[in-house]
Amino acid sequence: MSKSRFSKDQMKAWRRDGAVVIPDFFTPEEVAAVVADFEAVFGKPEHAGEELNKKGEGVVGRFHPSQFKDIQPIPIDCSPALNLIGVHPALIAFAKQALETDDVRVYQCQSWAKFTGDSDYDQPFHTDFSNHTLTVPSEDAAKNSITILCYFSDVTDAHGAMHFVTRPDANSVGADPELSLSRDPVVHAKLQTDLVPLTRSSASTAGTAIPYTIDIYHRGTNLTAPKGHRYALMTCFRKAHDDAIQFTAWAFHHTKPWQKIFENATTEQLAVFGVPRPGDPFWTETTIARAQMRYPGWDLTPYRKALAKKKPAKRKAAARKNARRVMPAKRKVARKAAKRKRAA
Ligand SMILES: O=C(O)CCC(=O)C(=O)O
Repeated sequence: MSKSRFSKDQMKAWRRDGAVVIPDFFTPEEVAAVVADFEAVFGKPEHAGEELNKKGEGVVGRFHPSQFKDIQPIPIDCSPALNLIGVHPALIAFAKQALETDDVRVYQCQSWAKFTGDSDYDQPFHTDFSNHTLTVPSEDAAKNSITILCYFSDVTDAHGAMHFVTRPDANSVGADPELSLSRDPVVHAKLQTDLVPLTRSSASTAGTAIPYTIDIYHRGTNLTAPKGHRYALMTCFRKAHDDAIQFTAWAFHHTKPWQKIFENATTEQLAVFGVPRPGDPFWTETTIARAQMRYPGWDLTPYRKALAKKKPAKRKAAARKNARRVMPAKRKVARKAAKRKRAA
């Protein structure tokens, strides 16, 4: 078995603090392949310039659409490296342990390039629950979801390292997650002032993973390094069957190059997108044939093998049931033809 990419202590830290920085999560080879895709998709960082500072005096930061300009959710028209890094088996393993389940779904996965001067990337401290659920975060971290921010370039504080406040630290100043919804400027200003002294930086090297969760105060920070860039990916997991957590409805984006994912993912990686695993009753000879038509390059061997292993009697019964369900019109025509033949 391959060595775990995170330790028990790092998992404990995530549970206690709500965020943890895990350097060297990805190998240098994985990082290099993903960087090549970032450069192909977003262009080499040559256009990056000098720091842009649009903040008023004493303001921590504000949200601005230009901060989100270079976000591309998967699938992306590039190699499998960037398309599949957000469902790396080690990320799935972390999410399963963190959420105390053996079945998770990926519900957001987006690459995000930032370049010095393209925006003032400084944001206010905020929590993410408001666009991941229609309700509020549970006090039990395993009942929420997990976001994992992954760095594919070296990220210092001058390269826009994400800043965060641990859950115990936020609790110590009464910064409950729902305060980030307040529109009251006094409440907002006090929240920022309370959190600034408790800030921790996620600055780290390329290949770092930073799992955090939806009740944790954090903020994007500005890129101040001349000609600097930051290549990152955000991937979010929820428990399978947890309807409370949402972001991307994958099939809504059906015109994107899904073959990049289907032709290169393992069955377990596909399962986190909601594709039934081999052996699932969903897979019949008909559904396998239909799936093959939709994705001609997808190797469905594991699904075929699992179907072949099913007891012949069970398979026959399933095939009969399936035929009744999917081809009633065809059967009706055949019955009528037989009747006509008998009558003739
Ligand atoms: O990019 C980052 O470092 C964090 C961004 C963030 O927190 C957000 O946009 O909600």
